[in-house]
Amino acid sequence: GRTIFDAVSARIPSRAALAVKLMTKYRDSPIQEVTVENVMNGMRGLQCILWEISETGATGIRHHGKSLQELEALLPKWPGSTQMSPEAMLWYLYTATVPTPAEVQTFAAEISARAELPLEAQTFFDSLPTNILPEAQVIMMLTFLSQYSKFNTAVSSGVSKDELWRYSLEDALDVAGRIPLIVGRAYAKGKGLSTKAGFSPSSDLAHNFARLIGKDSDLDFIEFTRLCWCLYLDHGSSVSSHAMRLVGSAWSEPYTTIATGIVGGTGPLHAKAIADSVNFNLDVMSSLGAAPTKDEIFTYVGNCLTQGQIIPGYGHALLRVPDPRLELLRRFLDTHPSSDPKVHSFLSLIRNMNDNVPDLLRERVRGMKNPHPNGDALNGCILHAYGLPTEYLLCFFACSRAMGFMSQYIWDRALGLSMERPLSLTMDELLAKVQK
Ligand code: NMX
Ligand code: MLT
Repeated sequence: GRTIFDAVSARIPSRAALAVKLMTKYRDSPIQEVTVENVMNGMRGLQCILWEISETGATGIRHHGKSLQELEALLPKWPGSTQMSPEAMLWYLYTATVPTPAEVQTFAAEISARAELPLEAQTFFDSLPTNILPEAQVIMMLTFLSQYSKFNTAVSSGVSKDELWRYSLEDALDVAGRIPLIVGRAYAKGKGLSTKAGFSPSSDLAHNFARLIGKDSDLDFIEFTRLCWCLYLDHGSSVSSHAMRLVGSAWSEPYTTIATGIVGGTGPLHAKAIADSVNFNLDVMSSLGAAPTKDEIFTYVGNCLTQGQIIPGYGHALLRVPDPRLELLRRFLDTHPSSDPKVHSFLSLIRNMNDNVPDLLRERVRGMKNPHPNGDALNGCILHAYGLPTEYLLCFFACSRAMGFMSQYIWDRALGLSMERPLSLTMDELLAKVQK
């Protein structure tokens, strides 16, 4: 079977040739006019960032031309699992090819084998107090680990630019194993469990992670982790990914680059919405009970809007339809119903909210472009139902986004793409341009 290095290497000549063609034959060809709205509105609608591993439009998410549903059917599953395999999806993101089941297992074993932390890094991690947020601990740990970056060593020892992708892939694979291990250990530390457990190369990452956090026997949780990590590997230039892209474009090594992505996720408009949505729905449940009527929902959520609150889990900066990931999350719930009546009522409350809140948003938030729920309306709520406390949700999803983004990072190096440096302009300069 191929190694991931072979498979990436095999794809480089054709992608590099395409890059050369674009940069020679079409270098000055316009693709779009830049409007004032593009500039004023956070580059909304502006197609201006190269993203090799996904195509993101207003109606969906595609990776190398395939929808999530198509990939679900196409990619091999982990033995005994019915869900998509994050390792298989990651391989696909890196290479645009479907791995064989044997390649997935070798790839997963390689990643797990790389998870082990140097002793001094473990000591550093154990010394971090537990009264700081898990994401703060993970960010500190990643910046500590930057001293082991193989990419950094290669850069400082003058390795040729054409070869740097190999060293970034080394780091990317190390960090793919290490980040779930660190997050799992942050959880274990917070709960007073042993933080010494390692990853077994015969289990996949989701199972290894579950073992660290004491959920080894919760098969539904392991399956859900697989699904979630697949769905959240990449969604183009979202805030977390764009933050990593920008920093990585100046050749910051993978560990620090990923720490930047976690920082990018801390905003309530982006990944913090996952935990906010759980807390919001828990508040609704304690005020209205498990089965509120549409009128009760309208009054409750209407009051939140009157107070100027953002309703977490609704709207999207890019998608203009319900988030396609939501359908897969819902299907998981339908096929893995909880036997706990409390969990069941919490999850049905969210379904009820998802059905009704968009009508209210349409009525009350006139300028809102997409009143539908996004995946964050549900993903964290399911994890909460499996007993994962809300303070670990950001880190849980950071595992997936970090792994996914690294496949873009190595392609940035393989194609020798430039450092990001857009031109900026003031409002006065903007006005002068449109009035001339
Ligand atoms: N609750 C209240 N107001 C909202 C919401 C919401 N959920 N969504 C959008 N609006 C408002 C928005 O604040 C803006 O108001 P104003 O004109 O006063 O500035 C107006 O509606 C128009 O916003 P849009 O152009 O539709 O959306 P935009 O691209 O600016 O923002 C989000 C997109 C995702 C930031 C926004 O919908 C939001 O804040 N949603 C809630 C937080 C959330 O769920 N974020 C997670 C998104 C998905 N993810 O994975 O990151
Ligand atoms: C994501 O997956 O990061 C979300 O869909 C947010 C985005 O892409 O803007």
